[in-house]
Amino acid sequence: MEPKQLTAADYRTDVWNDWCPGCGNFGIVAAMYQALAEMKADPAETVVISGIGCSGKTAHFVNTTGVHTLHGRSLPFAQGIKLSNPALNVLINAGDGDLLGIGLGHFVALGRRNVDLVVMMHDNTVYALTKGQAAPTLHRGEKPKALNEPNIQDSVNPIALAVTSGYTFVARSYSSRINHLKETIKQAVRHKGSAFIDILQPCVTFDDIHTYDYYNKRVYELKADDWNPIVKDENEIQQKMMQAIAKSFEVDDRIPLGVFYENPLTPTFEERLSEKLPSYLGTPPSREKIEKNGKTIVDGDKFVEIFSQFIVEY
Ligand SMILES: Cc1ncc(C[n+]2csc(CCOP(=O)(O)OP(=O)(O)O)c2C)c(N)n1
Ligand code: SF4
Ligand SMILES: [Mg+2]
Repeated sequence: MEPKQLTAADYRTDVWNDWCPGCGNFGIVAAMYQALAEMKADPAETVVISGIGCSGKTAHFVNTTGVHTLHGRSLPFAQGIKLSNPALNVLINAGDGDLLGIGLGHFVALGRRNVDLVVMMHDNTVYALTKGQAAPTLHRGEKPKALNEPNIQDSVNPIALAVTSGYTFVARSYSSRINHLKETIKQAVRHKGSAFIDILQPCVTFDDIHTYDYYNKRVYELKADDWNPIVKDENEIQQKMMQAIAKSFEVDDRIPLGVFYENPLTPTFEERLSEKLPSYLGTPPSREKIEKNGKTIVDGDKFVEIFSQFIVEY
């Protein structure tokens, strides 16, 4: 019998949602529900992983497997889960503080590996859960209402950082353009490799600068007739990266939405691992037999080989 086709509403849980009325996060989960329904995502094979923050609550609201992890540590959890079972579809929802503040080292390391994951950054320019302090995406000179003084630090450019870290799909969308965000999520899931979506997400309670009005006046969508972000040949990688970085500095009065960079040619971490361990994709750790006749038969060498690829980093 054909499995029942799930609707967007089926991906919504009954967990009580305490986001503030009007929060941009509602647009993000709405786009996720629609994208998952259109992709016919199997909830048992889809994992939503979130960090700590208002954004971190997302895993509770999506009716798939999920883990609400630690502040700054969503990416190590996600990589461990994906590499243990590469058949899973792994999505990460985390804040701009989570990914670009405390978790910045993990953010860069993921790009260098190109593990096949989708990272959705809730870009609200503040540490919303802890009441509005400056996040790394807040520009110098800006003073959202919880700050006593304007921010004296420069902001991180998430698109430029993702491109130069090695992410092979880098896009920006906006929580209020649900259709655009839904299509971007589907593209990111289909992409093989580390995908990053910078999602502009108004925090209506603590950010009185980057409001819906602010973004609605500035955003525009990149169109295929004059914008081509896709790498078709390895010789083009550098030029397409430079093009994406230049476009990402177009802020303030005009904010482009869309795919900035897409490179399907760089091998994923899973492919790199399977070159060293030919049995990896056929029997990844989650599919290994672990006991026979009451005795442990774990292939310790295989686990050591996989996880030693990370240990050299830290
Ligand atoms: C290790 C650790 N450090 C600090 C905190 C406190 N803390 C909780 S959420 C948060 C910031 C949240 O900001 P962001 O990641 O941007 O998420 P948002 O709430 O804006 O979605 C901080 C500093 C924590 N929970 N754990
Ligand atoms: S504090 Fe901001 S980000 Fe958090 S739920 Fe409220 S509006 Fe949303
Ligand atoms: Mg934030």
